[in-house]
Amino acid sequence: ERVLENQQVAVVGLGLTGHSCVRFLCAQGARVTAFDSRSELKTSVPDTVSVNLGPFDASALCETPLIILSPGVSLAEPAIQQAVEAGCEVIGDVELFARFNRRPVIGITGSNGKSTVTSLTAAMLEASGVRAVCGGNIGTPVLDLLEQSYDIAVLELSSFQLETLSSLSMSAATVLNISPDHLDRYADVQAYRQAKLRIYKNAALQVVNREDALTLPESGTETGASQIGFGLNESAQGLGYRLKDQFITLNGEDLLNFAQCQLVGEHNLLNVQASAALALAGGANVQGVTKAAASFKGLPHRCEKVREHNGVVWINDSKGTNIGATQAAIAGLRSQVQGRLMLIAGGDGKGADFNQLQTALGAVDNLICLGKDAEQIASMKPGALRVASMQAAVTAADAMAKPGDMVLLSPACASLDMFDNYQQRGEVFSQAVEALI
Ligand code: UMA
Ligand code: ADP
Repeated sequence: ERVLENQQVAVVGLGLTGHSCVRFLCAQGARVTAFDSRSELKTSVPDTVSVNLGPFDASALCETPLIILSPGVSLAEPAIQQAVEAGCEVIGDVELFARFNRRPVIGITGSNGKSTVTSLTAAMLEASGVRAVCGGNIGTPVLDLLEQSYDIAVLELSSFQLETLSSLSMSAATVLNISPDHLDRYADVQAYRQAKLRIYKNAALQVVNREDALTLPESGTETGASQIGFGLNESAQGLGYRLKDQFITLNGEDLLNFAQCQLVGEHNLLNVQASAALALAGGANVQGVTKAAASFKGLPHRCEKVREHNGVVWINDSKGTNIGATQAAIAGLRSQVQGRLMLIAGGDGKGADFNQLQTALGAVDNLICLGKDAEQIASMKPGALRVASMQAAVTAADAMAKPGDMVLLSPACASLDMFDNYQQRGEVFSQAVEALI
């Protein structure tokens, strides 16, 4: 059905999401106007799309009945608020996807571990013979999936994407964990959490973290949904863990041996458990789950080993973009280090309270800080170094490091004050490390 034929639709934000919306809407025959507040933006949209650059034009937006908002643009933008008040419908690309999608979906959110769980869940499904694709915040806009062939879509959803989503039915959904992030866009952690909890709204199965009460839906299980928990303790129900032989259990029965997985650290144990629950709900079998868990090497820029050089191990955790992620990286890696642990951190803290990093910094021997919020982090640890570039951070760490030490880049911050994105930050770090002689 071509319900959007000749309909006027506005696309706000012309990044990855906006461009995918333009492609989809044009193919549906809609009349598209695109908006981006960057006046110098270079874009290659079809001639039929009118492009409106510079400060958002509220009156033009108010005349468009349907507005597709990119996740990077806040619903609180005055021009968007005016359009809402004028009666325009404002939705995100994932809601647009929901209105056209006919295949099963698994949804994943949380402060940390989303991309790891999204990829591992898809790998478990694939290893079970179920064709799975990944999309959403992980990097492939969801509308681009509609034309692909697959049995199930595994979607990573950010709090921003969930704010503008209301009708996506899911076979299973999870909020992996909640720790402070994006406090430049939310009034407080509760407001951020509420956005994430929206993922459970139309989910048949809720996958929750037993040890993080903030991941539980507020009114218990709504709409007759089932619930399954995961956690680090032994449990007769859901996903459990037996410390003595490192087995992950399902409903009290052995499922897989975490010691045979390549992922390390308690945070990754939780990620494997959550992935198993989601994949089994999506049609995976125990053999596929076990096989994929054992062979999954983890994603680049997530506690990734770059090099061992002169007995010093260098780790790139550029995707550690909030305090919770850096805490997990330190806790997960500390036991692997014989000598000292050196941390390179800093960037754009997005309004975070760095006092919460202090305990974790106790397990760090040397701290090197860079970026916009370097000073705030450095003030948490006496003797911390401040440097002006990633190259300088690597040089400083190299000068101090002795055999047996580990140097960890886990910034606890976004990268955008100094880099294009976390990938580029990780690459600059890795290149500097590879160049050490
Ligand atoms: N823009 C405006 N006005 C604004 C803000 C942005 O016009 O006030 C414009 C920018 O000029 C730019 C465009 O919007 O041209 C960028 O749009 P966007 O920020 O929504 O980013 P996309 O390129 O569409 O990428 C988004 C996600 N980015 C954000 O949520 C910030 C990507 O997640 C995601 O992979 C992609 O959609 C596909 O779904 C990245 C991310 O950083 C990895 N996510 C955050 C995180 O993980 O912490 C939430
Ligand atoms: P996200 O997609 O939510 O940013 P990733 O899977 O990309 O999460 O992992 C980013 C970083 O977050 C990792 O490198 C690690 O430092 C940390 N992390 C991963 N999983 C967890 C978890 N379950 N709990 C806390 N921190 C985690």
